[in-house]
This record gives sequence, structure tokens and C-alpha cells, in this order.
Amino acid sequence: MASENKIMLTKDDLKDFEQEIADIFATGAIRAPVHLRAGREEHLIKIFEDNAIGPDDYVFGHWDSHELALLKGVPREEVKQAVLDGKSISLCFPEHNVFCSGIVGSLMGTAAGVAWALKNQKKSGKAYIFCGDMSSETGVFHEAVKYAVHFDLPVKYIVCDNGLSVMTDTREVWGSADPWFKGTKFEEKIIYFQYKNTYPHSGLGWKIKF
Ligand SMILES: Cc1ncc(C[n+]2csc(CCOP(=O)(O)OP(=O)(O)O)c2C)c(N)n1
Repeated sequence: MASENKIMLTKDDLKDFEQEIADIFATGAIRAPVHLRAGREEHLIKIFEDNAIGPDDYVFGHWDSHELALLKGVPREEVKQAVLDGKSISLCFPEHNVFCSGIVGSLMGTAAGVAWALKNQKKSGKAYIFCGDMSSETGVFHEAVKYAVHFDLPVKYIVCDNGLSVMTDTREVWGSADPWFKGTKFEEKIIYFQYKNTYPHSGLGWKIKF
């Protein structure tokens, strides 16, 4: 939480952006992967509002971060241009403290490290990292959250649970209906919600999914 950042975007703004990108992607004009998301807009807006995520905060995301960049305050046209330029799965806007990566698990430690620096340099701002439910099952997620809890770092790990990892049912893989952290002390640094993504995992479902 830092300088004021009043969210001006609505659920429809986020939906319309994804629809516009979907329409452009369908023409073949984007020569790179895109991962579209719909169904979690209200959860994301609430998280940004409840935590007053503002300019001094850091937002980390993965391959599906269009909405995160918009909510963090990156201008719509700037996000759109980055997607058109083929950067959808690794959106980075350093001047807005938005950093994303297409690699599963790759930013878990980065978010903890940035939070460690913010705390030890006595700076305002927090780190927020968004990931999927299968990503939250990785060892590196567990290590990073454990460190964040034990050193009480200013970071939140936000798990957006759509029940899938590409096309795999995550519950089948976990052997459990609940994520591993449910009912543990690690929930202190985790925000968790469930949603149904009405888009395929990647693209529009016509070609390979990865
Ligand atoms: C290291 C690595 N392995 C595999 C992939 C391919 N991959 C991309 S997204 C994804 C599924 C991740 O599932 P989840 O964390 O639940 O994310 P979501 O369903 O929300 O996209 C995989 C395996 C990757 N990007 N990086």
C-alpha cells in the first residue's frame, strides 16, 4: 500500500480489453502467444482496491497479466501495443513497477526479494505477485511464501484458482480438493480465490495450448 491509486477501471473495461485482444488475435496479426482471461475481473478489482495497490507497490505476474497491468495504472494503449508487439506473456513496465514472466514459478523469489529490500530499506510499498493454482503447488512458491512469513515481508501471493493447469485438472494432480496452504500459517501472506476462465488456457483454442 502506498501513494493513492484510485481504481478507475470497471469489470467491463477489463472484459472489453481482453475481447479486443481476442478479436485482433483471431486475425493472425499477433505473431506470439496470448493468454486471455475472463471471469476474475471482480476479484482482481477488489484485491487492488482492498490493498490500495498504488504507484509505490510492485506487481508481478505471469503469462496472463493484461488485467494486472491495466489495474496497476499502465495506460490501455501502452498495454495493447505491448501485446501487439508480441510481449503478452512477459509484460514489463518498469516505470509502473510491473514485471511479468512466462516461466512457471520464476518470480516467486523475486517478489520475496523485492519485499525484503522494501522492508530493509524502510521504503513504502509492497510486492504483490499473482499466479495460478498449479503454480502455487510448486516448491519455489512454498519456499518463497515460507521466507515471506518467517521474516514478515511486505508481500502477498495471490492465487487465482481456475482449477486447471493448461488442460489438466489440478485436483487430480494434487490428490486433494484444497490447496496445500489451506488452514496453515502461510495463509497470512496468501490471497486466494476461485474462478472459471471462459477463455481457453492460451489463445483461442484453435492451435496448440501450452
Ligand atoms: C517452467 C515452465 N514449465 C511449463 C510451462 C508451460 N505452462 C504455461 S502455463 C502452465 C500452467 C500453469 O497452471 P496455473 O499455475 O494453474 O496457471 P493458469 O491455469 O492460471 O494459467 C504451464 C505448465 C511454463 N510456462 N514454464
